[in-house]
Formats: sequence, C-alpha cells, structure tokens
Amino acid sequence: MSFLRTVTVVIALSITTSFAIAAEQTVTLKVDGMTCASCPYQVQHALKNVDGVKTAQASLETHEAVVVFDDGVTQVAALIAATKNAGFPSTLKAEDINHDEKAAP
Ligand SMILES: [Cu+2]
Repeated sequence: MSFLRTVTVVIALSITTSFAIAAEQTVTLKVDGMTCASCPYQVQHALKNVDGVKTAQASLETHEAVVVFDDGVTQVAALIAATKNAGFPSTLKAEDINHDEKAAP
C-alpha cells in the first residue's frame, strides 16, 4: 500500500507541476490475459468505468487497449489499476501527448 501511495503522490505532484491545462490524452495499454472474444469487452467496461475516460477500445488480436481520457480527471496509473482489478494486468505501451520531448526527434 505504501508503494501505491508513493506512486499516487508522485503522480499528483507531476500533475500539479506539469499539467497547467487539462487535456485529452490517448494512450495505448499492453493488456495481458485477454484469451477470448469477450475479454476485450471486460477490459473496455473496466476502463470506461474510470472517471475521465472518454473512450476505450480493446483488441483481442493485438492485446492492446487504446484509451482516450481527460488528464485533468484521471491518469494512466488509474487506467492500469482498472484493468488489473478486472483481471487483466496492463502496462503503458505508447503515450500520445503534447509533451515537449514528444516533439523532439
Ligand atoms: Cu475471455
């Protein structure tokens, strides 16, 4: 629990220091444990239950979930926690955000 709390604090600090304006973000999660056609729906359902998530699209073929969310309301850690709690551990695969380092080659 203390690790989770530390992560939460770090995220909270990074939000207050680097996110002046809430924005829509799109991330791709690598999702483990999807084995049949209904699994992606469970993943999507779990993600869409997270406050701030606009859309979630999970794929059995790629084992990925693409999530659009408001970064002023939630963060990637909450998305990952949501899939994990639903039985599908996930990790961040790609982050499509407007950070400055993203623009650099
Ligand atoms: Cu399944």
